[in-house]
Amino acid sequence: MGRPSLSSTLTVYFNVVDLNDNAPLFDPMSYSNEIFENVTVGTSVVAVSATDLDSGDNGRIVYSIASGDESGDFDIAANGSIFTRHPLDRETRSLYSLVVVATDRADPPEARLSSTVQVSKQQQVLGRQQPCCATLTPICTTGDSSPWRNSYHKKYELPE
Ligand SMILES: [Ca+2]
Ligand SMILES: [Ca+2]
Repeated sequence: MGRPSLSSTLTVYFNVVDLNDNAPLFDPMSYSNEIFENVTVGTSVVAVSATDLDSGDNGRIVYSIASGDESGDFDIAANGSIFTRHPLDRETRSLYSLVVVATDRADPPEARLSSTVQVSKQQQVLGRQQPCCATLTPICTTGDSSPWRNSYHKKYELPE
């Protein structure tokens, strides 16, 4: 008859709270492409993408255009897709260099973290890249070993 052992157990649970210790990261780090000047308003011209390793709102990303679009020609959707808001005119502006910011949605007192990416767009003029038709006109020359030697003019007709 020994003394009964006196013991009990207690289970302790911890919730590990996420700290906002990761900034959004863009991949790739820059974007460059060409767009045609007559794209329809609302056309998506490029999509940027950033990731944030934190959880919940600490890892939720909101995109915005920080600079480079003073005339408001572009807007950016929640998914990072940049689209046109106005008709673009290459004669008015041929190159855009946008700075896009990705910011997480951490709640105070956690500080929100952000990063930026450069997006360059060169405008292309439509209608002048390719001749619409080419005609070959044979012309005769003399004085060579061969009595007839054909050479060709190429005549390009550009659309009005
Ligand atoms: Ca974060
Ligand atoms: Ca974290």
